[in-house]
Amino acid sequence: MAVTRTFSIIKPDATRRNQTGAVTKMLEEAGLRVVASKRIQLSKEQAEGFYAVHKDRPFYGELCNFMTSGPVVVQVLEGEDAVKRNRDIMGATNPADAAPGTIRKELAESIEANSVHGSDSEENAATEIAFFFNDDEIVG
Ligand code: RTP
Ligand code: MG
Repeated sequence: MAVTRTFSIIKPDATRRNQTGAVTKMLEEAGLRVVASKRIQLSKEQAEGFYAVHKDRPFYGELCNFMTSGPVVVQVLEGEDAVKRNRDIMGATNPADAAPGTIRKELAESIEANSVHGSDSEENAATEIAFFFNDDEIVG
């Protein structure tokens, strides 16, 4: 299995509850390496641009408000089959439906405040990484 990259966000509910380390520990224990990381405050424009794919969904406005409600940590993760590996450790979008041992089951608050974002395809991972990182900020 090839070593690939994916993009992750530790969302404002998790940074607010001081769970940046807890989330990162679970990612690392799942076999993912953090090859880039920065704590940032998303602007409204950044949140709207990042989530543009959801702009027609009923939760779009609330989601953008939530994602700008506090700091986030954006990360590039590297590992074998990184996109799927990350989605597996994240768990289902709604923490109530997430499997035991996943980040969302163990740490998240609600379907919106669900602690982490992870790219859902390698193509989207590349786009999302480029949205936040220059090549020289990623050290594999
Ligand atoms: P993500 O993009 O954050 O990794 O999560 P996901 O693929 O599991 O979920 P997606 O369908 O892409 O939705 C993006 C984010 O929107 C929020 N959401 N709220 N209120 C709602 O019904 C609802 N549905 C989705 C969540 O924060 C979700 O992660
Ligand atoms: Mg998604």
